[in-house]
Amino acid sequence: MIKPDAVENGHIGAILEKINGAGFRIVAMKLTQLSRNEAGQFYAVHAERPFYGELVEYMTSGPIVADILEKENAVADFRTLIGATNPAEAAEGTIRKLYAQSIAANAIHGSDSDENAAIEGAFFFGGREQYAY
Ligand code: 3AN
Repeated sequence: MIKPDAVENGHIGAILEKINGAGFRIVAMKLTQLSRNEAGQFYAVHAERPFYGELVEYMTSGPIVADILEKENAVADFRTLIGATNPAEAAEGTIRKLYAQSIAANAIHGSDSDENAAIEGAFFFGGREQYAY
């Protein structure tokens, strides 16, 4: 998911180019804006964290781009491509180093496991049968 700060700052094209250039195939994509309810659901795992309110506020502040990506070893390779959660700690050349504003407005989200990728893909696009490979 390309987050509101990166969409607002005009980085959709550059980020998608990096994603394609790293060998990921985009199999589904949409521009949309999350409601508070949807953002709360998406980040329910963080509900007890002190930054949860700020996170929901920020994630609903503007449009996002949701993508389903395919690649061998996609979860690990995508996390390498996006860099550390805190852009100040992200490696040179990573998407967060290049485009993120702060630890909260950190440009991009990537699923942290194959299982969560399936859940998060279904959250935005419904079941697998609803998008084309
Ligand atoms: P990642 O997105 O790298 O997997 P998580 O899962 O620990 O990181 O955090 C989810 C999201 O919560 C982050 N992408 C970031 O937007 C936000 N977040 C994490 N830590 C903080 C923090 N200390 N303050 C504000 N927002 C945070």
